[in-house]
Amino acid sequence: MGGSTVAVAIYLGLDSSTQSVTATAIEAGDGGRRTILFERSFRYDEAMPEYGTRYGVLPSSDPTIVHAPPLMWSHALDRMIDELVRDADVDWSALRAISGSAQQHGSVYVNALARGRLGSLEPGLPLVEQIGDLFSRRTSPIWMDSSTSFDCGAMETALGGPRALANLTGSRAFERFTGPQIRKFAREDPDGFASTDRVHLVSSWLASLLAGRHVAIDPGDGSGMNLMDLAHKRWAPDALRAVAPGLEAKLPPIEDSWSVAGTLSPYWTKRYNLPPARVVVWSGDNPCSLVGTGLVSEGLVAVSLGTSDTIFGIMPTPRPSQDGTGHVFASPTGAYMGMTVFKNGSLARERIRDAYGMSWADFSAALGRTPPANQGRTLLPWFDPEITPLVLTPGVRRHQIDASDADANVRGVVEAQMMALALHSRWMGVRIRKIYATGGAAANRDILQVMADVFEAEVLQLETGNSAALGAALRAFHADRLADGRPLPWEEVIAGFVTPKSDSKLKPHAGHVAAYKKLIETYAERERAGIS
Ligand code: XUL
Repeated sequence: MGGSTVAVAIYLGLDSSTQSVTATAIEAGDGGRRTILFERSFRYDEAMPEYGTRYGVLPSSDPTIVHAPPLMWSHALDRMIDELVRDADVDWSALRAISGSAQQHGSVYVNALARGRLGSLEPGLPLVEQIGDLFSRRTSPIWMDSSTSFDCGAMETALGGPRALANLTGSRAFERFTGPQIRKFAREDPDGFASTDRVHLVSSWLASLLAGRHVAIDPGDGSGMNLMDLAHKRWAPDALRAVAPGLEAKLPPIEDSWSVAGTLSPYWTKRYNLPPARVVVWSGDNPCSLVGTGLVSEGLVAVSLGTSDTIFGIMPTPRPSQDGTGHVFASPTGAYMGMTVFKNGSLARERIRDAYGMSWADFSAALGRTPPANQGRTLLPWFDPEITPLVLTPGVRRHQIDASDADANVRGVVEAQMMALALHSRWMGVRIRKIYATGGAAANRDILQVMADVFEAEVLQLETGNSAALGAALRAFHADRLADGRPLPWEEVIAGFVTPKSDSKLKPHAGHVAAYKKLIETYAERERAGIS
């Protein structure tokens, strides 16, 4: 043997998203390798059919009501840890810290039994058999829910209007945000609300399962509630009062995104033979993706093409959207992030693909066969109620596109999504010259070429599409070093992990850019007319 030994350190990032759960483990020891060691994902619908979800959500006859079972997310966490420890290629005894990312806004309601139960889970029994009686609300409303317009109105009125609420919390009231969602629950089921001891976000609930005690909400995910004073990163008393009496006592505290909540509880260390790794507070998927795409300084933006399509970039100081379009969230790096969110993302692309019996290769070929700007023809891709702009009555609106013309519909959906992203990110006031693309559909270069042409910007693909899980792993690394008294600047944390793929750069094509400059204004008019 002999020679110098390099301390191996493994950091785990988990991403509990709308349709699937993903784990990404990185190695980032002192002076050692920097590499992604492990990446795995499974979809709830396929891996856990007993919960009856479709695309990760429960069937509902009302398109504005979208819920999922919190027991399923908890079960999936347990199952992912079980799967990862079986990977003999990774020495899990070197696991130093875990953090996570979760779909934003979804809320988990638990009763007082959770206080004791979280820390006394029996390692000999599966998690799912021990927590079923902890939920004071069996199903959780998620970010796709748009059934709280009444409560949004009430909150905005109580806080002095949409702008005042945006200036305080970073966003006007949005249907999916947790404050309006809690308000609706407290109003419709006062007994259920009374028996709720803690209202968690998906992120803070899953962190609580790992740490064996109730864990805090981080400012990144806390920004998606309409309840946090964004400038001070603490609960806003006036907003809490506008939701329900006694809410403050039911909410976890807000703590920095790099706080260590504890170590893995005995359930995990004994059941899976894991070391007592640090559990770092979790955050939302978009804040984690900000880190996982390397956007730790101003100037770059990322577009995530996942279940939701999102566009975001860092903002050194909060400048909320004055027209009510987008959001300012706290970033888990300590700065802020601007973001706009669309609900009709991957499910809309899939609906078009499936309607014409296509594979993804056929979908790309259809883009290749059709001219950019689709001869002035457009469609409004509102298969589901839309967030941006707010559309509560779903339905695709076609302009000169025949529903039977498969190719024109493929181009129509992609162009609509890219033009909507470009139009509704104008409020950020940034001239976008370079975009990092992430999420499942970012693997498709034909879709990304439309993005480059519509934005007149270079588009780059990253090594991994799982930027939320990677961002969570990088956050665990950053927090672990800080807790050891050896902090690393963010640029050093991400170095070597978020490099764009070589040869992945797509450049805008001048002729196409000109066509989209014209079409986007027509699209904006059709969008305005489509809502009213
Ligand atoms: C963000 C949002 C979605 C979810 C998807 O505001 O609603 O991007 O976080 O997981």
